[in-house]
Amino acid sequence: MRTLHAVATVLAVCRAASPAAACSPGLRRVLPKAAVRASAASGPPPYASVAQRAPPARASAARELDELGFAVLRGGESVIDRSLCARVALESRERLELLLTAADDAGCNVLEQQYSFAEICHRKRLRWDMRMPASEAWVALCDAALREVAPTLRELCAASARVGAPPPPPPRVVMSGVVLSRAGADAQRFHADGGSRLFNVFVPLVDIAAESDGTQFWPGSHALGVLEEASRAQPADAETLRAMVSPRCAAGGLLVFDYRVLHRGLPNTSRERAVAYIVVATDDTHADAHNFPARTVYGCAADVAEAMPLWDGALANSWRAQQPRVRAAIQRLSRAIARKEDGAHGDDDAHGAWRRAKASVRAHCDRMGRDRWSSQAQLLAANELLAAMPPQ
Ligand SMILES: O=C(O)CCC(=O)C(=O)O
Repeated sequence: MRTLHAVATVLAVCRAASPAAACSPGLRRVLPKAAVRASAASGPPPYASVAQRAPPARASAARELDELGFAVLRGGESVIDRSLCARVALESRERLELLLTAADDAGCNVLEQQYSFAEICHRKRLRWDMRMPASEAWVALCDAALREVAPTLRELCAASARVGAPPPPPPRVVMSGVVLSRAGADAQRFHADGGSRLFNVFVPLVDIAAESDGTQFWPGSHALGVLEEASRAQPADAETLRAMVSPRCAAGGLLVFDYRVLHRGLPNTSRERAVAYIVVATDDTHADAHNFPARTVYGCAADVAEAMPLWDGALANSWRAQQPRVRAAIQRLSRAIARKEDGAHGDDDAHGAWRRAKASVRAHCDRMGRDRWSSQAQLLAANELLAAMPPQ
């Protein structure tokens, strides 16, 4: 933590010393690698050497990535076809609705609970990270992103390779997905995604202006080498926050960052923002094992789903206390629906009947203009639907 304060101070001094140290459009400040490394070591940070350093010449994306921990390719202009991005945006919205429905069927509180499944993680209220099925559009977007970023990653690897070392394997995608945040999402905490030799490549599916609702980076923080500690550190003062950078990137542009760099999604005040990403490894040994668990949302046991934490701890007790009543009402409804269907779904199991009951509850909430994800609204809907069914 103390180390990070030192880095923050270096950043602040660096900014004050060379405010014009621009490496690329939308990227306003540079933290020289030497300063970061020195600050990560014990002893006082080399303020004087930072202050006296001349603004660096325009750097290659590989050098920016090395020094800052992130880089915007081709000035943040669209590189991937915008109509392909629009298709993927639509698919990601549909995918989110499907996965929220599955989480609701499993017994999660879709908006208030911090759930993590193999297919979807609710990273913060109204912010989801999800894996995508391999549709034609999705595969085309991921292929294009890898093609565009590979030369930068190769250059970076070549620059840090030992003399005589065998050539590194070609960069390869180890994971991909979409981060989607909706209006009302707060800022995330600064965090790192994982360890070295992994890079995240963001492809925004909507235009993102500089310093707006995009991704904010803590320049140079990838070089600290203390992941756990670094992820706990949050810049506290205004001066430190001014050193953070949130670059402009058009829909279909490419923003690449080191997995270790501290970053966060900024608040979304008024719109939905979807960002596709690929995680690229630059050697054989690295795979991301911790950002999604193995547990699947489909058929997750209700007690496991309900045990996941709520964002607002104060809500947790009342919500958990209410859940047995909600579950019992929907169970009664699902039995009543099964009786009415009288075997129309063949040898469909109880889970199928449960899902149909949940679907009718959500549809009823929609018809009545109530929040379909609220337990209170679902309880009311289940009871109203039951009351409206002819007696058996
Ligand atoms: O929303 C963003 O821009 C960043 C998302 C992110 O870092 C995350 O979900 O972990």
